Amino acid sequence: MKKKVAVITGITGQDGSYLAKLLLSKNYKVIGIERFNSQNQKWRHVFLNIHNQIIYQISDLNDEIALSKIIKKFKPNEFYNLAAHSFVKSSFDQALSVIDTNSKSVVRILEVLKEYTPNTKFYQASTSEMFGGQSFKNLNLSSQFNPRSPYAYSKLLSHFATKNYREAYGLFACSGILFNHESVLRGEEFVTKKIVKALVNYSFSRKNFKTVKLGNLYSKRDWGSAEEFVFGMWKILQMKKADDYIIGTGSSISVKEFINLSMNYLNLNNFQWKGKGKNEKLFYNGDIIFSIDSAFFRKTEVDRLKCDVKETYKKLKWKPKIYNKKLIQKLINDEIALYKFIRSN
Ligand code: NAP
Ligand code: F7E
Repeated sequence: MKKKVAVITGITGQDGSYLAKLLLSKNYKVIGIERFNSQNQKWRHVFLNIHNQIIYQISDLNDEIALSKIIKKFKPNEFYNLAAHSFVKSSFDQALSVIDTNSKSVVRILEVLKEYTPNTKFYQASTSEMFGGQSFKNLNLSSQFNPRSPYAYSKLLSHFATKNYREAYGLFACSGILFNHESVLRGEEFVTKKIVKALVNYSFSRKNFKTVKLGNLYSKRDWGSAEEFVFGMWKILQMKKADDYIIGTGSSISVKEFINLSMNYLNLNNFQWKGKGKNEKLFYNGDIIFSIDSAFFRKTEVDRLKCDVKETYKKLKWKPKIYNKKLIQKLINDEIALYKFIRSN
């Protein structure tokens, strides 16, 4: 049987790597679009041992000629648009380039697909950040959007562009509104990776340990597992009808609760939080493990995100199972494996 062809933008990122692994296991031909970079950005693919199976294509997302050539050459069955400036904090300092990457490029891709391969199924990586700060509601497809950062409003434009290409031109174009999903392959600037990496390093060697500075300990997130969530992306494109979907775990904990659970799992017991506000610190065995630095606070924070999972479960007949303690255990075990992998290579 002829292999299905999938194009993935953002192939070098966390989700691009796990999605490529999933699709390769399903016997897809995987075309990974990466931007030109003089550094080798494929460490995630090497770690997953998939680097020799992906067909890499270099294209800037601003370059519709290069994109068109790739689309015409490979005529993909499925196109997953995962490339984005994805770090909320730094989006405040680069609003215009964030809009170029996260909004205009999406319209560019949709135009190219409409012109050359209108039967290609399209997945857009939408985000729970689009809901912004509605502190006490669980969020579903009927919830109001209230973007609180350039990242969030840039993603809102591409979310609606995807819907419009579906309705106006009949493209099989879908958005997955995904809540935070984490892994050992997360960028080091994101909070779960920062915490887990620091604690694993601390557990293995305390010699060169330096206190890690964090921002707001009290924001809550619906954290799931990236490895599990990419299955949801694929499932969305296997549905009979194109539509938008929302994927989260339905559980939400604060950054501080995430730290406490991580300390417990690593048997770093009898730790103590002392101080308040910007003076709050985590002490363990005479060491200050975490302290607060206002440089890590957001100009406008999203206080709480929690997904109402009923819709996803009903429509996709699937829901993620890894969250809270189970997620933290996975993140720590995988971080220990990465720690050992790096030292043995
Ligand atoms: P990630 O690890 O930060 O990966 C982002 C990818 O986009 C990388 O491959 C990066 O390439 C690429 N990229 C960034 N700027 C680009 C540009 N100007 N031109 C071309 N490529 C560019 O993000 P992720 O966590 O895998 O997330 C994947 C997608 O899901 C993103 O669109 C993100 O916004 C969205 N999302 C993520 C979450 C989450 O919790 N992870 C939740 C909801 C939505 P380089 O390697 O070259 O930098
Ligand atoms: O922050 C707080 C921070 O940067 C989570 C992206 O994948 O998910 C991600 O966006 C929370 C925030 O992720 C630090 O203020 C405290 O409240 O890990 P984060 P994010 O902003 O939620 C969404 C769904 C996406 O779509 C995005 O692409 O943690 N926090 N102290 C901190 N955050 C960071 N980064 N660093 C700290 O030191």
